[in-house]
Amino acid sequence: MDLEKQNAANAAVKMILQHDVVGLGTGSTAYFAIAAIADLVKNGLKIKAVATSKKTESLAVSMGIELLNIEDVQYIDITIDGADEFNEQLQLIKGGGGALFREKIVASLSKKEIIIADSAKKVDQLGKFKVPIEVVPLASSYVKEQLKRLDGISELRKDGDSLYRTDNGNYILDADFGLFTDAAVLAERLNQIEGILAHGLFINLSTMVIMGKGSEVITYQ
Ligand code: ABF
Repeated sequence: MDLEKQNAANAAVKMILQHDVVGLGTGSTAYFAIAAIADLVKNGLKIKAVATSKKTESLAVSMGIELLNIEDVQYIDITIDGADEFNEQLQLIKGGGGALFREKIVASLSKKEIIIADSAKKVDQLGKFKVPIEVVPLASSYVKEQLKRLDGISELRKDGDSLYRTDNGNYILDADFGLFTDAAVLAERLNQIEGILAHGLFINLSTMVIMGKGSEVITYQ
C-alpha cells in the first residue's frame, strides 16, 4: 500500500513546474507528495504552496516549504491531494481526514487537481465509505434530519469522548447512503441543505487521478 501511495505521489510531483503555486493535500498519501516536494525545494525548485489543513501547514513549514495565505490566492496551478474513494468518472469521496471544506476550496482554486491514491481507493460505485459532511454545530440536528429524508443515516464524528471539531470549529456528520449510482444528483441535493458548510462529494473538481497499483501507476483523466 505505501509503495502504491509513494509511486502515485512521485508521478504527480513530476507535473510541478518552476514558480508554480502548489496546493498541498491532507492525509497519508499526500504526505508522500509533500515530502517529495520538500526534497525538490531543497534542490532548487521555486514554488509557493497553499495548505489544505492546519496539519498540512505545520508539516509544510517543518519541511521548509514556503506557504501562502489562501485568502491572498486567486488561483492555484496544481494541487496534489488524496481521496477516500474515486471512480472512473473522477468523482470522489473526500473528507475522511476532516479537512474537506478547505480541500474543496483549494480544489476549486486549482487549474489542475491531481488526486493520488492506492488501488484500494478505486470503486465502481461510490458509497461504501460514508460521506463526510461538515455542519455548523447549531444546524447539526436539522441537517441530520434532512439527511434521513435522503435515506442517509448519519452519526456525528467523535474524537475520543468528545465530538470531533474541524479546523473551522464545526462538526462532521458521516452519512451512510449505501452505494449510490448518481453522485452528482446526491451532491446537488446536499448542496440545497442549509447548515451544510461542505460535503465530501467532489464532482467535476478532479482533473486527474493517479493510482498506484502494485509497482505500476495508472492514470485516469
Ligand atoms: C485527504 O486525505 C482527505 O480528503 C481524505 O479523506 C484523506 C485520504 O487519506 P489517506 O491518503 O491517508 O487515505 O485527501
